Amino acid sequence: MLENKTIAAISTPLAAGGIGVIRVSGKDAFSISDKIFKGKKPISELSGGSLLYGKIYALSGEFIDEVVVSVFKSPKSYTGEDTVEFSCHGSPILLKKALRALLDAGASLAGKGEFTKRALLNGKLTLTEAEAVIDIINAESYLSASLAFSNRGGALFRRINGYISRLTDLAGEISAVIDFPDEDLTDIPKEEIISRLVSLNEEVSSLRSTFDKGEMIRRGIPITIAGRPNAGKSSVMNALSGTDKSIVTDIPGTTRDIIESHITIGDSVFIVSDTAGIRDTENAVEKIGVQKAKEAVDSAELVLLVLDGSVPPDKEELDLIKELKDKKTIAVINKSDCGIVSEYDKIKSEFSSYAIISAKTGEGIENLEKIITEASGIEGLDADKGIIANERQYDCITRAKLALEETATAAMSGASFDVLGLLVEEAISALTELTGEVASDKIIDNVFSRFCVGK
Ligand SMILES: Nc1nc2c(ncn2[C@@H]2O[C@H](COP(=O)(O)OP(=O)(O)O)[C@@H](O)[C@H]2O)c(=O)[nH]1
Ligand SMILES: [Mg+2]
Repeated sequence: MLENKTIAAISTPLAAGGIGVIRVSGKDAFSISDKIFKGKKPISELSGGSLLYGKIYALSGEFIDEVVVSVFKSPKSYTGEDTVEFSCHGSPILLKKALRALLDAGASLAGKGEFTKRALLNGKLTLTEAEAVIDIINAESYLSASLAFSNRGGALFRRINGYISRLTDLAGEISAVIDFPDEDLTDIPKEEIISRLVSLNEEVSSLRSTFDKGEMIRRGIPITIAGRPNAGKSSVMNALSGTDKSIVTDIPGTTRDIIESHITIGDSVFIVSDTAGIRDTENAVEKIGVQKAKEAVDSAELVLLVLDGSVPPDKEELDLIKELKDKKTIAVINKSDCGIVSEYDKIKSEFSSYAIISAKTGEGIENLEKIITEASGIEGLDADKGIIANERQYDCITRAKLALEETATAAMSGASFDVLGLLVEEAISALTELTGEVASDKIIDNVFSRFCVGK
């Protein structure tokens, strides 16, 4: 049995660092740790929550390292079991040797995510909370991490459980009608069933739609930089990324392929695409670049339309302005160091947001970053309410949504209460799978396969 084994693993990355932590968890965590640890007192005599300095040795007696142990007594630990954490020197060689000593002393090597899996099995966290742990570790922006933290705190679990309890009530009322068909009192009008299903479905759908937005935030929010050749698009890209990734020249038509950079602005990661200047051209290669630029504009969450503010816009630029001003576009009026011509007074007012900058001197870039953060926003995402964070959850909630819709349709077309009851059960079962209340070992194993060893 899994619970009988005491597991150990290195929980910090195997690279030189200030400290490296080895975790031991299980019913023999203290006695196994005592076989390699020598301090003022044995670990098994320490109270939960205490720290003790000491030395660790291989079973042969060979000295390994100086450490501080942290002691957690069941159930007050991450896993819910007795746990010891050795804070060692952050040396991969010593960490491996210390782990070896613990394994020789009777511990088993922990599998991927096994500490968190035990926490799940011991009721310290739920499945969606466990999934959030891996999302917190893998988050590439503060925004993704904070979304994951809301699920870690149980926001998604509570929300889904609320749906489950409403559906369970409904199922109860339906089965009362089935079981006591003659008692008018228990009869629930089908219209009421329908209206309850419809409003629940609206809530479920809106939660379901958080998946796409969350995915975008996790992967990076796509921004396309567009504009005429030589407006300064590549310079804006470089100013935002703080690198010289895009080639900047005074030769129009330099950038042809799309150049992508992952750039952190504020709490978010953006995937910024620098594109070919949009213009009519006879050059075959540039033509393809222009086509790609137009596609990138269409697929972007946000467009930065870079305009050379030092000269009045030409016909092609006016066309671009007309095309983009009502889309999610920030007018970036560049080359402020050369003076901005008066034509842009009117143009800037046509956009919902604009920035006057000089990509050359850096003037206005900070303000542009602020505007990008505001414009990209996370509308529709109320992090406190939890989000659908991965494919597994998305699949479950989609099945629940379909079952709800099917139930409402069946009720409208006069299906029997027996049929409605079965369909409601189907929705409940998809949601209990989502929360993990009813999830197979295979599902749980799949979740933990995404973890690293030591967590
Ligand atoms: N004076 C001035 N020149 C700039 C500014 N931004 C870009 N340039 C110049 O404009 C030319 C075209 O810049 P580039 O970034 O390659 O434009 P792109 O074709 O739109 O990518 C280059 O010579 C840049 O040095 C700016 O803010 N001020
Ligand atoms: Mg360019």
